[in-house]
Amino acid sequence: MKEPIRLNQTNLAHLPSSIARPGYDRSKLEAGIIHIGVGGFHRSHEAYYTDELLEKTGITDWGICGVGLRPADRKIAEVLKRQDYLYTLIVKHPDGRIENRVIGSLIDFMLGCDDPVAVTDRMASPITRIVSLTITEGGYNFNPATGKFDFKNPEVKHDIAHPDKPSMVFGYLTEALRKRRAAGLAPFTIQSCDNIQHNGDMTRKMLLAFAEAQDPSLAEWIAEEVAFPNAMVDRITPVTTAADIQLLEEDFGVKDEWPVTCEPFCQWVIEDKFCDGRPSWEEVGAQFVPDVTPYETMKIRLLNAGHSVLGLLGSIHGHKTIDGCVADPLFATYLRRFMDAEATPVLAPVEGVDIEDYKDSLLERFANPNIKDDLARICLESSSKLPKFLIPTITENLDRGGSTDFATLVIAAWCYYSDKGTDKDGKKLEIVDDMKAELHKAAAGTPRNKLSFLKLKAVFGDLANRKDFTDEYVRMIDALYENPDIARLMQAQLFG
Ligand code: CS2
Repeated sequence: MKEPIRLNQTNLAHLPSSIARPGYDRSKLEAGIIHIGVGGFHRSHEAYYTDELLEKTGITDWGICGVGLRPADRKIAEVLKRQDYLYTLIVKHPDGRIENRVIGSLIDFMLGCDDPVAVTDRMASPITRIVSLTITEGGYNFNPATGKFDFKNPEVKHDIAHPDKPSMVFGYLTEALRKRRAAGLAPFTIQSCDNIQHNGDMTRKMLLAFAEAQDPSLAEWIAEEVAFPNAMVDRITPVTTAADIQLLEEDFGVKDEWPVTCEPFCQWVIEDKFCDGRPSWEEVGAQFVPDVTPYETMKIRLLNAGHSVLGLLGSIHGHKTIDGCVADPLFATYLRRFMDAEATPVLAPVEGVDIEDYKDSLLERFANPNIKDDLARICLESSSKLPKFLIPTITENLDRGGSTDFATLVIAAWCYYSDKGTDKDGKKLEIVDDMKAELHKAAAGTPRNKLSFLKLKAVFGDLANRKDFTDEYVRMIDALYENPDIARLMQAQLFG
């Protein structure tokens, strides 16, 4: 085997011809975008769209500078630096075809924990016109019970008292905007790319709460001047594995320390509200619309909820991946029935989208056998996902007298999973959740009080008091605790 070529700018020209690479001159790019949170998803989505745009148009003002705020981001910082901020996007098609492209839109990376002032200075530079974020749900620092900014967080207290040494995202944004206002510059747009509903509105609400506590006059300026477009983002991006790195080396001759794999499908629906210009991402497939609400509701309640349905039921059954679940006809049928009978009836129509086609395409995407999307990734942080993905479907159906049984079994399964931490055969499941201890404690109370799990108000709201829900829930809990063979209960649900 020929020695693989190490990915970096000098070697770009020498890569094997099977690897697409930037045709544009990266040395001419300026970072009009600063992105906080350079994980797999940013690299398969915003950085991908931007790379396509740079390739298509030759514009030079919309490169991306990545930022990591925490010591845990040191590894990605070092890998990217060694590779001149290049990485390979490995797009895996269902038929086994693989398309590799080296993405060139990322041109720098800064670690906030090493030098916060350098980061806020860079954000305050006139070159920066957008600060985008993928900081995960937890990064928004809201209390799930109240939906309000959590001032009890010690990092918040620190950042309010030390504007020049921020540690969390809101401290950085506020300090950078303060510098821009002092310099007489327009503010940058703050563009959330997280998979949460009304992500722009959420960012605005949290940032204003923080800024108000630190500097009320600045908060007023932010409220008036800064744009926070909402967006729906979509591309399934599993965690990069050692096998992906090996595949690139052995089959394609490239040594990339941290590539990203993803599915071919990609969608980005954005509200066209930017306060200092924006890239014309519509030229490479993004959609700009006046209101993203129907798109994000549809995606969250079908795709993400669908993932959670498979993730929780599949974990107890002993499945490992999403494609493994949908290759099992029982799981595929269950998922489709959940979507048809429960999720769809409470969705508003979406202009230009045929909901039946959308569901068909989701099943095809989930079935992609080359995207080994681990159920462990899907079940990660379920406590912040299910209240958005699944519980509204249940409560809206209860209000209209619609079916809730498919979703109810998922909640009962989540209780069992949180209580036992094992699959139906007693094999341990790794649970990663900020609320892991609370979930376990509440679920472990089930044998004495069947509604104990539902009493977690921050997650379930008022569900424990809805008899139209709890009767069926208790029946499922009894059946599951008596015999955790989840397939049997799914079958009973489907076929009576
Ligand atoms: C998944 C998402 O984390 C999850 O539960 O449903 O990460 C999903 O893969 C993405 O939202 C796809 O766009």
